Amino acid sequence: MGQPKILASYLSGKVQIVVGDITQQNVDVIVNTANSTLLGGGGVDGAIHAKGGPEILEACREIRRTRFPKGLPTGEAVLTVGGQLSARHVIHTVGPITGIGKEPDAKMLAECYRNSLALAANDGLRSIAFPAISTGAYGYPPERAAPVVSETIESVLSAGTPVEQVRLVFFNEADARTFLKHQSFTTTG
Ligand code: AR6
Repeated sequence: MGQPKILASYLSGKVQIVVGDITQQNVDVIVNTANSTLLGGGGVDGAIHAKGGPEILEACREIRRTRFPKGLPTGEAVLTVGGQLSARHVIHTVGPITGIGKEPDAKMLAECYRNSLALAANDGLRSIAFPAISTGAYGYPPERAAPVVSETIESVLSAGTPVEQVRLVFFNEADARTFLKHQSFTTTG
């Protein structure tokens, strides 16, 4: 595939905002918007399992058996192989669900990004691509997610991490534009 369309970058180019399909990202690890079963679903989760193949599901089953028999709690993250994907690894994280008329759980959304970045760093992975966690089936308002996501990523990167590149992947340009309008990174470029 060609280079992703980069709409903007922040923090000296360490953070890129792109429009595209998360499963096509040529990075060390992509993040999956999983549910607590880790056994697949729709949206990003469905696409990752469909394109990555059965190796990923088998690794998820093993994690359920050995570490999380009751399911992966919201905000936590686990690492598996990337199967047939161009990314060598997948980090599966479970975002918060926002009920209709309920206040979104910013703390849990931040935990997803923080824990995913920590896992990547611990595994020596240098580039990571995130989809817009929780903003699909789980109902987190995208304009409310943007400041939480940008603040969390900036705080991890400025504290020092071996992760060199963070790509935020939006499925369409309108979603990316909403993020750009509501993000709060302190430096562009
Ligand atoms: N590439 C990039 N972004 C995508 C893609 C893709 N291939 N597909 C969808 N999006 P969602 P959630 C966008 O629903 O809200 C699953 O069934 C989408 O437009 O994937 O965390 C799981 O099993 C939206 O902006 O994740 C869970 O049960 C964003 O990715 C539940 O959905 C997230 O949408 C998780 O819901």
